[in-house]
Amino acid sequence: MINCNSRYTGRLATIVALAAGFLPSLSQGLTTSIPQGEIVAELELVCSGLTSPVYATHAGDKSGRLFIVDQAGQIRILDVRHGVCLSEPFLDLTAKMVVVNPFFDERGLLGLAFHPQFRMNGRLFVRYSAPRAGSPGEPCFGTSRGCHEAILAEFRVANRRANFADPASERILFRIDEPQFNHNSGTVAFGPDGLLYFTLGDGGGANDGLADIPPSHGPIGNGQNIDTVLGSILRIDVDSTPGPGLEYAIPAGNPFAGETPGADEIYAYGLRNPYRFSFDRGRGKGNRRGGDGRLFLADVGQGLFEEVNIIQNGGNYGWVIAEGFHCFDPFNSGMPPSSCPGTGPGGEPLLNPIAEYNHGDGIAVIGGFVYRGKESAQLFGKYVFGDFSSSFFVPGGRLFWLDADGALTDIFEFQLGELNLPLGKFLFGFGEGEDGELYVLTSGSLGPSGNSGEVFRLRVAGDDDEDSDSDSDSDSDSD
Ligand SMILES: [Ca+2]
Ligand SMILES: [Ca+2]
Repeated sequence: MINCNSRYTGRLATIVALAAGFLPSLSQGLTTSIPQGEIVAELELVCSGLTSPVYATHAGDKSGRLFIVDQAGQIRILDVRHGVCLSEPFLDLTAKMVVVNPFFDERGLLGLAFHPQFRMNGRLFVRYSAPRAGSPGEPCFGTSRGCHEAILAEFRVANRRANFADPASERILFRIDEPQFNHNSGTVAFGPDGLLYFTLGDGGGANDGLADIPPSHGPIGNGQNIDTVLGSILRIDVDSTPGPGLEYAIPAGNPFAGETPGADEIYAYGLRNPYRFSFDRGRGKGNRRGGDGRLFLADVGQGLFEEVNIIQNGGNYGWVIAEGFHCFDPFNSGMPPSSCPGTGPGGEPLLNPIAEYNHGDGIAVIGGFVYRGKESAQLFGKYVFGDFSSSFFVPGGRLFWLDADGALTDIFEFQLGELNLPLGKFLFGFGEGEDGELYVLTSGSLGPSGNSGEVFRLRVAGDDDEDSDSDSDSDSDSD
């Protein structure tokens, strides 16, 4: 999960008190500035009774299954063709995970990616949060949630048709101590280059630790520090012979690979909480629908600005020097300075996002997908994303889009149904099926508790006559 500020210590009362003291002052004078666009979204409920669905993806195996990641610890299967949400989990990692805080948490089961050759090798990759003891002096030590580590692990299924992956098949590829409970990011995805990408937030807390005494993320914070993988998007090779002491190989094209100073796994950095990213269906397998493989990444801001980026190899995306298009002062986070360095510690330029919005329009950006499906001509080429909620107290998620094939910069809000009613739920994530159709993942609860988690198929009104090839194209036919 995500958040905008971070000084929660564990109980709902504390969250409410802190947020109440924090949000109004920073949101003062901010009003909604994202206009409504022409596209009318219709949300079709396809799975309910979940807890906190945060992501959904497919196995690339033409099985018609959508795999739904629930932060509370399970992966569930939606049989898309028959409209049935299977009750038995595909994978249950509850026993390996931290015990999530029911009122609010950003730890848990966070990401899932199937190997591009899953049909042949049965391999899948998962991000989750595991408990660890910690030690005195660590920011997490002695807090109500305790300390945790971020895990990237591989699992296997016995055969590709199995609706069950054995937790005992786990092989841990990567782990790192997390200093605080929040900003865990969590997406895992294969790029069109066949390499595995995943993200780590800046470690948590606020201001990338710089305003803490002593600074909890080191003297320059984690985002700008190329010697740490925190605050970065990472890229690894899970198919080649592993490097010395590693469970994976380092791609030669990584910017700091080998002798070059900097962590070998980093692909790009300067990120705060890059909760969700995706690739515009590109040169990869099974794509004939116009994407070009661009990496769209939404980075959750702190108190003022939310941003969407297109990530380039080796790019420095600014945090903690900048938030969105604005300079950032970790010692006065509500007041963007008029000027700041335009370069990182190595003299490299800080890269701007493609689009931003301020906290008049929400508190945490939730990245989605560029739509390359067949059902909606209106939606084709639009990057679909949204915001978690207009506040922590009332579920008020919003759904946005921007034109990925056009201007990129202008954000529009979906109209919701003919009546254009508010979503009225917390927005936790998006999903993409093998056919390119998109899903909206919500919950009525702020934290990972209860059973109000729902998955909706995103449909668009008025597309019926514009869909020219859905009957003849056979991308998603069964095998
Ligand atoms: Ca290096
Ligand atoms: Ca940035």
